[in-house]
Amino acid sequence: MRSIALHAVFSVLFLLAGARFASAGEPASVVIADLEFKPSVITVRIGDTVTWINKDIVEHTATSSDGAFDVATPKAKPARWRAQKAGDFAYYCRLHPNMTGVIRVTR
Ligand SMILES: [Cu+2]
Repeated sequence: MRSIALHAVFSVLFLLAGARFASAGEPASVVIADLEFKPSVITVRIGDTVTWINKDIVEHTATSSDGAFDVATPKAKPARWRAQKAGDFAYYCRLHPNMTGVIRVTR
C-alpha cells in the first residue's frame, strides 16, 4: 500500500517536473517585469526558441555573458533567440546589470 502511494507521489512530481520543460521546437517564455527575468532560470532544448516578453515601461536587453546572444527586448514587443548549442548561458541586461538569468540548453 505504501509503495503505491509513493509511486503516485513520484508520478505527480515527475509530471510537474516535465511540465517545466518545453519539448524541442516549442517556445519557452521569460517575462521581464519589475526589473527581473521571470523565471530567472529556464531550461530548453537545442532548437527551442526563447521569447522574452518585456512588461516593464523601460527597455532591456538579454545579453549572454559569453557573447552567444545579445537580444534587445523593447517594451511590449516579444524578442526571440533560438538555442543552437547545449550549455548554461548566464545572461544579464546591459542597461541594468543587476538583472540576471540563465538559459540552460539541453540536448
Ligand atoms: Cu534592463
